[in-house]
Amino acid sequence: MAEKKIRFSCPLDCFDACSMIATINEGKVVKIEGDKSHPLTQGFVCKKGKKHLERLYHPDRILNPKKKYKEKWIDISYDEAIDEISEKFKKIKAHYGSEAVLHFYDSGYGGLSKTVDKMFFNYYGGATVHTGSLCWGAGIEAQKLDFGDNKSHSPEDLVNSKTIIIWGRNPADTNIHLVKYLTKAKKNGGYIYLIDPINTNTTKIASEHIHITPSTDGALALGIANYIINENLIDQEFIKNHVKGYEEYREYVKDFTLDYTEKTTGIDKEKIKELAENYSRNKPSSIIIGYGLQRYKNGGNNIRAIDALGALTGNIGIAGGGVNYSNKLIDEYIDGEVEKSKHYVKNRRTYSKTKLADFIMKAGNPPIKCLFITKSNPLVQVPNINKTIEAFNKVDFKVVIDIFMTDTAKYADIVLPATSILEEEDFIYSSMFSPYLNYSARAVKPLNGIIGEYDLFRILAKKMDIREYPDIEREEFFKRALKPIMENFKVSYEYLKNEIFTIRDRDIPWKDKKFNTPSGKYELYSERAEKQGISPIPIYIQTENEKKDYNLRLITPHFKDSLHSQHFAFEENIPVVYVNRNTLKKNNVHVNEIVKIKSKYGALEAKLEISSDIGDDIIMIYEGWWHKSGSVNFLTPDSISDIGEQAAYYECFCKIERV
Ligand SMILES: Nc1nc2c(c(=O)[nH]1)N[C@H]1C(S)=C(S)[C@@H](COP(=O)(O)OP(=O)(O)OC[C@H]3O[C@@H](n4cnc5c(=O)[nH]c(N)nc54)[C@H](O)[C@@H]3O)O[C@H]1N2
Ligand SMILES: Nc1nc2c(c(=O)[nH]1)N[C@H]1C(S)=C(S)[C@@H](COP(=O)(O)OP(=O)(O)OC[C@H]3O[C@@H](n4cnc5c(=O)[nH]c(N)nc54)[C@H](O)[C@@H]3O)O[C@H]1N2
Ligand code: SF4
Ligand SMILES: [Mo]
Repeated sequence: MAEKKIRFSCPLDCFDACSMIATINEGKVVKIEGDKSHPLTQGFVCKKGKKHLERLYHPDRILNPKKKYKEKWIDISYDEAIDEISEKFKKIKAHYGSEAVLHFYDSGYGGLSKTVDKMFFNYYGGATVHTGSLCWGAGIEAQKLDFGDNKSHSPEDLVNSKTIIIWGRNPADTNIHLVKYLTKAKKNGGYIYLIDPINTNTTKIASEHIHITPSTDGALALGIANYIINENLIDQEFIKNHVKGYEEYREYVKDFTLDYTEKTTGIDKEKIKELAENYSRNKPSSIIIGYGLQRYKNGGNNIRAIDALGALTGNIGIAGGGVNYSNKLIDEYIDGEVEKSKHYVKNRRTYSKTKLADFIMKAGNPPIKCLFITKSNPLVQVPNINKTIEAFNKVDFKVVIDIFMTDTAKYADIVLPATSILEEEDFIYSSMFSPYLNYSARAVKPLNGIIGEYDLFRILAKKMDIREYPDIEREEFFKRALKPIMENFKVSYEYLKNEIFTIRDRDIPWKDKKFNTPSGKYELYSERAEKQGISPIPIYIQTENEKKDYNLRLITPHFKDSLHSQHFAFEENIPVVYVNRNTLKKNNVHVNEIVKIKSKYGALEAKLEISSDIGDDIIMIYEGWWHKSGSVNFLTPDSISDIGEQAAYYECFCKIERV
């Protein structure tokens, strides 16, 4: 058989949604590489992307439905698995109501075909599902209050910026296809500030790194605003015509003097001045916000305070401007069966995602009788894992769909295998950054006859006699989902399969200065916020440092070579904990020493390493390590942000103990 090449797309929960080429020989994928023809990928993918091949044929992949029997896993047939699940679902619904099933999901696979999990539970009558987010919730809601929506400039437009502030994002590790545009902007004479409490790989790309005390970004932004207002560096015209609530906001920021801001943020006041001067004078200026600085109790207001700088200086709706956080460009035009299924929900119940454990334990009526988990690994990724395990143990029936036997799958009663992207036909897009919709062709048939989620839920619905569930082929499902794109942009389904689609006239959001807020203006003052019981204007909320013994703040950002927990699967070592020399000395410990890191919620062992550029009393461990190594979320609290119910992972205080 001749060699064949197909184009597919990386489905990982990443900013970039890369396009890739798979080479298939004699029914086996033999090589995968970056797609040179894709405008964003440009032939280059990261290590995680390349791992799709290894993971496809990995000997530890789950290839059969499995059932726990006397604490051991036994392989069962699909018929047995589907029979058991459907019987349980019917009984639970009859006795307790459909909300006695809690469907936990995340974005472990970013393709359209696997959004059918939500659709299934809607037709079931409505399960218990989350509000809020483990990921980006505070920022998403903050920008909705300010702008009315979540939009970003196209990557190409960044090259027009003269001043760029990367605010708590680490593109060198998490968003690698942004890097070439940053480099280009710099070559064009642009100046790039990076604001981050720790030294990351992005430091090398930036023109300058400004260290900030964690969770004080709101104070910095308000301090910059006060300076800009006092020096009359504001854009009067923009404020007069397109901003609501300037007066109230101006009153509030008066307290953020340079002295106060310096004291609060740990940044020299001359530097704050320079930042404010450059951002407002050396225009156009853009801000790229990451998700790190909103994993705090004050995360939402911090983002609102940063957004406000764009409005004050008129750096919105212009080439080279913008406050970029996420990019729900394609998502806005996705419709179809999943949307339609929402009308079939009779008994939806919600809980705040961060509070999963509390909710399970105190669900009330009906209690949680089944946990159904898709596209996520909550027993590694949610905060306060000890409490979450306790909650899991209280639920009689747990089902997990995954590719590998994760720490979450191990706690299940039934585990169903998931297909790899190379075994699926799908459409992939990201709502974080990439403005493209990628078609992903199937490279090979699923190994061992694995039934992918699209068919699995269809079979389950049939078995349960859910007649309304759309019994349609996948292509029809895609066509219905993509109909708004095809109609609005006059493109055919074949076009979407063969070309790389984007919406060109959306390169610069808010060009018309018509915002999707209730007033139609940019809202420094938001009545919607007020109604929700939060401050109508962005404020700085000082978060209390936990005192006494637990005086080290733990930050747990994302690791370059793993997408959350996924690529830590075969890691046997214990985590590395990064500290500076002062912290080492103060705690009377040494480099390379194995120590115990303890918080009020749990403990783990880790090996000490020096990171010279980390602040005093800050410790850093990457998130994603499995239980066998030591998961950081054994340490984190299940606290929530001020806006958007975001998990405040970094409000985590620890101590170091010698072992
Ligand atoms: N390699 C890789 N790439 C990924 C992921 C991954 O797991 N691995 N995950 C993907 C997902 S789901 C997401 S949400 C994104 C996240 O993408 P990013 O936002 O880039 O990454 P984070 O690690 O969340 O945090 C970014 C930075 O915030 C900094 N930070 C922490 N606290 C503060 C603070 O108080 N102020 C400021 N200014 N900065 C602070 C951290 O030090 C870190 O460098 O990445 C995506 N891409
Ligand atoms: N301490 C700390 N914790 C954090 C964060 C942090 O910064 N610090 N970041 C948070 C963020 S930003 C996020 S987004 C969350 C992410 O949390 P999760 O999404 O739970 O993280 P992953 O480890 O990527 O888990 C995804 C799982 O989906 C599986 N999977 C892959 N493909 C498929 C498929 O086709 N079908 C099914 N059913 N499963 C599949 C993978 O094998 C993997 O086990 O973690 C959060 N947790
Ligand atoms: S993880 Fe992100 S950067 Fe890496 S291949 Fe996938 S989409 Fe591209
Ligand atoms: Mo995320």
